[in-house]
Amino acid sequence: MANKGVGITITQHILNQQRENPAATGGFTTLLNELIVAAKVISREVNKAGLVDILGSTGRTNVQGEQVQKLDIFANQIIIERMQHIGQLCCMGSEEDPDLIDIPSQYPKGDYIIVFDPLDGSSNIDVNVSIGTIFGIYKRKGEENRIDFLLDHVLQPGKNQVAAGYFIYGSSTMMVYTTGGGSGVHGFTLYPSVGEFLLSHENIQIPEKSKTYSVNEGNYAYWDEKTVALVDYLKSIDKVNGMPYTSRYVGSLVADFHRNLLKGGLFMYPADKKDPKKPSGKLRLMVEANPLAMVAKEAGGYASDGTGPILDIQPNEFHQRVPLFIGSRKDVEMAEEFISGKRGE
Ligand code: AHM
Ligand code: MG
Repeated sequence: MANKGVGITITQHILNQQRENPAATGGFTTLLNELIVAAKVISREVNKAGLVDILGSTGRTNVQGEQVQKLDIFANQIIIERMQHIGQLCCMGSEEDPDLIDIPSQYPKGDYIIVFDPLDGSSNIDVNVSIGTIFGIYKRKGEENRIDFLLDHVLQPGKNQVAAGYFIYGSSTMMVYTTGGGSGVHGFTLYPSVGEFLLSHENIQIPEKSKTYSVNEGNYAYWDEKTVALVDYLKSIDKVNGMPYTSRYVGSLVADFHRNLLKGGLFMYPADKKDPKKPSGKLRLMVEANPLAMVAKEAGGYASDGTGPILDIQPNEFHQRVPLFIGSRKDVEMAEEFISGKRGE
């Protein structure tokens, strides 16, 4: 039953889900609760980004060779600090860190692994565009605690995630998450004066076909002919199949994905020839594509690398990049037909 005057809080919702699983120990609940605390702190900092002298680059580049801004570092640190002491994790993996993050020896270890992008879309911070934190949670494969073996625990296909989701810091702050297995995708909105995430979007379902595509079309000249054919088709006049689609691209993955999750849409970051060092596109399999792929699937959508499900890909390295087509199921399947060469209008 809802709390009088407030509604269902995220904690209440997680506890309800925990009670439905008789084998649950509460460890997973602890983990999510601590992550939520970290996100509330990040949300507070993002909201005052325009007010304090925290903007601008630190001058160092991250492992991907990209510019790092101060809030990225802050978000990364706060998540690590909050998560490392809870005794539920055997290690963590962050987009901001080249190596996996071990749990300091003074804290107990647990069976879970969290991978995250602490602040995705950070180039949008100083222009007040929505940004987000993306996370995926796995269970480690065995009992081994040695650091040498951690990578093996982490490099699992996305279908092994036991939970995934994101926080979006936008006109309001929201958490969207799923624990898979038909439990649904649920959205919670932060009620600032109460300081709680309240259930606002129960059991989100993504429309199976949409009228919207989201892609950075500035990369058009760098795409192969299959990607060009797909995007040309989306813009062509084919009234029977609902073409042309309309275009919406924020350039902030969580914002683009969130809109498409609620309204329907096809988000794409295809492979391109812009940077020979990144022939597989820009987005990262483990910290960006997999968590959102799990959310999309659980909401009735689909995520593909253009040839098959994102969630089936066995990662070879933590920072691996992947082409991403994600959103409304029929739209992603259509994209697959073009990218795999079965179709080429
Ligand atoms: P980041 O993790 O360094 O912030 O980069 C990822 C972001 C995504 O949020 C977004 O979808 C993409 O980069 C936009 O890239 P582009 O500017 O090439 O369109
Ligand atoms: Mg990112």
